Amino acid sequence: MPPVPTPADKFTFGLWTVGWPALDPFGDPTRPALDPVESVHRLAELGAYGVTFHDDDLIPFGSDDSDRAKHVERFKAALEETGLKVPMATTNLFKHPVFKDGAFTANDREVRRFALRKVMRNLDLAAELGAHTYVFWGGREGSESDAAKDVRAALDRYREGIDLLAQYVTDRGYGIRFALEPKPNEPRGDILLPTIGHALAFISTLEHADMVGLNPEVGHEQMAGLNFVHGIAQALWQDKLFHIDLNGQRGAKYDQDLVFGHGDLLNAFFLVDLLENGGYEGPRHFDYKPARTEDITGVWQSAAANMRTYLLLKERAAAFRADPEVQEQLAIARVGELATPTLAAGEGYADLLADRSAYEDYNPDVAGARGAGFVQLTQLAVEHLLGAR
Ligand code: GLT
Ligand code: MN
Ligand code: MN
Repeated sequence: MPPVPTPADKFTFGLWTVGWPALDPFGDPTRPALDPVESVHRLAELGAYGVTFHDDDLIPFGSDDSDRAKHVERFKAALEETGLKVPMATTNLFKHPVFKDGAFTANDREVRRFALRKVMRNLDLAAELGAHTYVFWGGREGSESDAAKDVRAALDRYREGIDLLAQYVTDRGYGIRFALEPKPNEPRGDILLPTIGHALAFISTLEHADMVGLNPEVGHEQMAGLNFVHGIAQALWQDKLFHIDLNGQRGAKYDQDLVFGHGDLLNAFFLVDLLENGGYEGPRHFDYKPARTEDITGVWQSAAANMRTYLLLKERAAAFRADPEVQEQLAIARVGELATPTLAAGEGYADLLADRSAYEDYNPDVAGARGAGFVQLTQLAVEHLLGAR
């Protein structure tokens, strides 16, 4: 029996994912716009835990106050009927032409001030709807020209913006934490904070560093040729994995936003293993685009596919961990030994210098000649992933 998702699995979807009308730079939409209320009902039926949104997904840009209130009321009613939660919200700082040179880092100061106001307005709504995480994806923060952007000044302005908004959230007592989402390029030629590593380094310079973490996306790291599992492991190690965007990507090319697992499946297997065993307790948020080839039936099939794949990988990863042959191979590969500190408790470099067995009497050729057993371990993982064990 294939696993069936329930709200306890904490699966969430952006309104902009299932609601994407499938237009791309080369072609018109292939599907009609979806009413957010319809998406809430369908996602609840499929077993999701919650939905997330940009301000403009819910309230069309430029709506007046009375229209805004109507959109929010309809959405709230749908949440109440279905029990769906809103654990995260974010701002659209990339669609309107005003943001063509960025939001917090636009050269034009008035654009920066407008962007901050747009975020504050939606932070109020996010808090009202009970969100605990607010995502910042700076898709337009960047450049196509090294002549046109002073990157050091841009990072100053980025820091100024995030710190100001963190102060706002703190003063209002919203209980919201920020999660920055790195991406190397697209839509800008080069985006600021392109990878998990760049974003972590940036966060360490913030006045409010404690309340700012990451929302890494599978495909965005893989677009940069990086190992997503390594990036997530470091984010967890630094207590900065505040949220996650799950999807699929096939190699270093344009952002594909495929269904989770429809890209690098083996990396997805180890990712689920890490999330399930590494202490991450946040939502499993899918940020994918139902392919442009699909009709509305395909949209809901693809939403279900994300959750099924996650649950199947979770089952496979648990079977891998429980297999005695895997445990034996883990021991041969000395995977657990890495958790033992290199020096014993109380030992210092003087003791290490005095330890002849560490150097004078040590024969590096023996360790150098010994096989590590990593390939067999990987093969066992592949066989579990394929359902062969
Ligand atoms: C946009 C982007 C995503 C971000 C969303 C949050 S919007 O669809 O491609 O990766 O997570 O702003
Ligand atoms: Mn993406
Ligand atoms: Mn994303």
